[in-house]
Amino acid sequence: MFDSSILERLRGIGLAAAHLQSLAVTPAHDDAALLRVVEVQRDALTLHDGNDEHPAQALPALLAELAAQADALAVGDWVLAARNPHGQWWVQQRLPPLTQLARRLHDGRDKVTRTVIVSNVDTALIVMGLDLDYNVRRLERYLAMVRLAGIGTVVVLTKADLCDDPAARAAEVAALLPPDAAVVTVNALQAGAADALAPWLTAGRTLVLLGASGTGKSTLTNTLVGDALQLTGGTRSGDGRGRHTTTARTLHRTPQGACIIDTPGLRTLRLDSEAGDVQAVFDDIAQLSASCRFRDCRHHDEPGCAVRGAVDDARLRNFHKLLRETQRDTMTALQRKAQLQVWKARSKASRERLREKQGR
Ligand SMILES: Nc1nc2c(ncn2[C@@H]2O[C@H](COP(=O)(O)OP(=O)(O)O)[C@@H](O)[C@H]2O)c(=O)[nH]1
Ligand SMILES: [Mg+2]
Ligand SMILES: [Zn+2]
Repeated sequence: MFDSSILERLRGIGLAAAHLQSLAVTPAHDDAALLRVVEVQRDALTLHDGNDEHPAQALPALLAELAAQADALAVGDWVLAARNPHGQWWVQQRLPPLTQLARRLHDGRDKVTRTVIVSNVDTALIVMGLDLDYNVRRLERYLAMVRLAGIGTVVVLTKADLCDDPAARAAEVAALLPPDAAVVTVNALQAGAADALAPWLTAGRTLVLLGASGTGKSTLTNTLVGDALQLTGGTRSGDGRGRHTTTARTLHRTPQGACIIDTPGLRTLRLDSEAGDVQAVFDDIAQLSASCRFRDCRHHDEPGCAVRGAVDDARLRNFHKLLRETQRDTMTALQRKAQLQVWKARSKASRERLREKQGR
């Protein structure tokens, strides 16, 4: 369907063999091209063909199909699109994402919706500032989300220049991380940040920057990309639109050939998962609970609990909080079992791929 020069071009924006496998089972029109979604602004999409960007829209039938599964197009998606006689690009199909980061939004009463943050990323850079932003409990939440999605993790502690003892903070964070995750400290304003992250900026890899607003994600993107493609404020050249904050999630390329997706800060981050999965990503609690007297110990006030006392109180409270959230959602709006199965299968497959990659 695609000749080798097109594939080579697409590899430059993150196409991997596994995406081509899903391409083989995705029904497509003959005239359809494979492109990557690099920006989503409500209904307006920007697609990349490996050379150029194209404004596009998705066919209503595709939007409806995705919405019926509480799914949506996101930056990082691979799509099949074609140009109509007027030269406008229309997205016909989306390839099933290999990984997908999503969160739940709660209206405060009983309605829960699922929002897709980004698709097809290999590594998440969880960005946290070593200034007033530093918050271990928030980090635990991001970590759980990323690990549940089967995506590799690097915690990037920015603003090292504003901190007296970055190494001590890095050690504190390292203690929270599973063995396969890394932590680095950087000054995001300096080129050295790209050197510190070089092991993960390999050609063809897609990374996403996650973290609260003001932590330095856009600054770091600029430093890693090495030019002014992404602005941290002011006006974007060309279209004259003011850009005081990052409003869309945009995909950029580093000189090494890695793809980087910057995101706006997420004000709330409710996990899109079930309680059992949350338990599995708090490894220390999962391991210790094998020694609790009761098999179904919830580590509250049960006698013979091996977790309480052994795990930091604040960490255990945060764990309980995340569990409560997922359980409350499960009892309210998540009756649509079939959909849940799809998401679960997808994130389970991603986690298994990640384990295989890491030889575990
Ligand atoms: N001193 C210092 N300032 C930083 C660093 N990283 C980001 N900043 C500043 O923090 C502010 C917020 O950065 P920005 O990249 O817009 O954060 P974002 O909301 O996560 O995209 C800006 O004023 C940056 O110049 C850093 O490593 N050191
Ligand atoms: Mg930003
Ligand atoms: Zn217990």
